[in-house]
Amino acid sequence: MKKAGAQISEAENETAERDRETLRQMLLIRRFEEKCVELYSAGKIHGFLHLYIGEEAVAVGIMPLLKAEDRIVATYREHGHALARGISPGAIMAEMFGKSNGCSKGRGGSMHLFDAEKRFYGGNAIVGGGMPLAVGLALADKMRRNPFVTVCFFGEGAAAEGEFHESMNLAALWKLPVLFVCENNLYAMGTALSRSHSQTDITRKADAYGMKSAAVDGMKVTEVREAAGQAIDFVRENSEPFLLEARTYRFRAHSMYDPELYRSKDEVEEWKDRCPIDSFKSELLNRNEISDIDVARMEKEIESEVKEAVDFAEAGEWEPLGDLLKDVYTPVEA
Ligand SMILES: Cc1ncc(C[n+]2csc(CCOP(=O)(O)OP(=O)(O)O)c2C)c(N)n1
Repeated sequence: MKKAGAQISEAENETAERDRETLRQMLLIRRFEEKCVELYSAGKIHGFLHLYIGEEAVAVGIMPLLKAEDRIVATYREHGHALARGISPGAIMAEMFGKSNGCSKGRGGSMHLFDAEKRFYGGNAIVGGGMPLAVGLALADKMRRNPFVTVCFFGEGAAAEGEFHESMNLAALWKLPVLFVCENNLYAMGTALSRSHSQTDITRKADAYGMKSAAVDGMKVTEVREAAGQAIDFVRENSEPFLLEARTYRFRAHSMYDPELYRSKDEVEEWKDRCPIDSFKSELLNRNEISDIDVARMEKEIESEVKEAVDFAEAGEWEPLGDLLKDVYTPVEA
């Protein structure tokens, strides 16, 4: 939205279009998860539920840069990644309800969203568990001469796991096209980074494997997009891994509830002042790329989209009990 009479170039139009879509995706993630909180309290969603609220700029800054053939491996905090990759909100919501119209047929729940068509290989409840899978996917692509990139998201807590070091080592040794994205939100459950890592600069861990790395402000979607764009180009052009650390923060508890004794309310408020959605929205308003009316319309559309997702989940069927052993490995006795 420019001032009347101003000439708008095609490039400006494209940028404004992309920016509005970026804002829409971040808002969709935020509103979708706020609805999840309600549904969890209402007993519709069971089990663990880890919210991405506060970290939206990371997934939304990166996902649109990927091609349809590229691959994604995420963690249990993956609703945002799944939505940004274009998995339908209805299929995600139904999965959380445990219904058979869910993206993992209701067998995975919040932590195990999966969509092979979108090349979204989970959701993984094990800290660091996605990293060797990402290395395996990239190895297969390299052996088949596929020009695809695998993006592997993980928290800084995973960088203390053996799997992190094994995966980084093999990816560097075999020159595999993996973009490792560490979403450093400073806490692994209740353990602060500085209490569990001797080297708190995650990017420096890449040095040990001769891997290139960079850090970016994970609260600023444009900066994430810029840094990730360069990193993805590097991985694709050189068939070599790269570690990108996005410095971010989760605004909510680790899972649905925790007493949050490990951080102060002031600290949380300070980070909330850097909300990636509010700051990006202000930028767009200041640049006249969007108006308050546009934002209100966007919010309304998102509200309907989330409502449709809930309706889709409500309308889904429970898997019949007789199917429970379907797709489960059961050795046949001789
Ligand atoms: C191998 C393993 N160890 C411990 C746990 C228990 N656990 C679940 S989440 C978590 C914290 C992980 O923190 P981080 O990797 O920083 O991700 P974040 O939750 O902050 O996104 C731990 C220790 C687990 N799921 N898997």
